[in-house]
Amino acid sequence: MENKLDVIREGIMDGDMHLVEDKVHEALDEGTSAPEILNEGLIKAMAEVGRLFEDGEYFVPEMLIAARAMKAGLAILKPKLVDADVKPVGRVAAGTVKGDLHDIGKNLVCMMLEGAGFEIVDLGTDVSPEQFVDAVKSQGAGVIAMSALLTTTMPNMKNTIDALEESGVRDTVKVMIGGAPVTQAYADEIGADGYAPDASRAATLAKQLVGA
Ligand code: B1M
Repeated sequence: MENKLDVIREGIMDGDMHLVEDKVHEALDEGTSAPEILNEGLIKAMAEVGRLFEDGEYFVPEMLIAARAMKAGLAILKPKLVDADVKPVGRVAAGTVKGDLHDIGKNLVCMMLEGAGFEIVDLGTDVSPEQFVDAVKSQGAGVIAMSALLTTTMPNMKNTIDALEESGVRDTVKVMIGGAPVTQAYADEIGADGYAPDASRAATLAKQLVGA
């Protein structure tokens, strides 16, 4: 008999969204629990997708369709996970910084973080330091994930960290940054807690930052 979780994992890696939806439904009908499908199916598959991306075997398009298939499965599981009181690994407020409208990389980061078990508050693009501060204060984000694609908007990462400090919440939140012009040296310079060069490593970094 086919193992549904194997098929779900393969479906995600192939980006076959409809297969994933069908098999998630079937696995639930057969009595597999939502947390098991999440952990052994969706999250494991996305970890493997991340590994293949880091090894240069998958590229952005493969990652995007895998993430789309993962999200389709997650949408079915979400209500059941709420019923089962499954807590996310952490809550991440993610956005592209003020003045910057590039969102493809940021969306990919959000998808990989979601695939790693995080709850995402997607603040979108052109996000001001005040909006990031508000996400910590009113939405309880434990991680701020900032993306910038323009050298001219990178300083808004530093401005956001300054705003977090000024509003007294810097110690309650981890700050991670990334985007094509961003480097580890820049993260060190502005006092961010971490930098990741791509979406897969962003998921690994976020888990390290929250001690998961
Ligand atoms: Co613009 N753009 N763009 N652009 N654009 C760049 C970034 C540019 C390098 C092109 C160039 O000149 N060669 C250049 C920036 C130059 C610079 O600052 N040094 C540039 C420019 C100048 C501009 C405009 C100013 C152009 C103009 O109007 N004169 C303008 C600015 C608008 C604004 O933001 N205010 C502009 C506009 C646009 C479009 C709207 C047309 C479009 C964006 C569409 C969209 O995002 N919805 C666009 C695009 C598509 C690009 C390029 C071609 C591609 C960017 C992209 O999506 N890459 C880009 C050139 C290039 O990069 N080759 C360019 C794919 C994506 C998956 O990669 O975002 O790097 P990336 O994300 C990676 C990693 O960086 C990392 O993970 C991702 C995947 O693994 N990552 C993180 C990203 N965020 C992370 C966060 C993390 C960790 C990792 O932790 C939190």
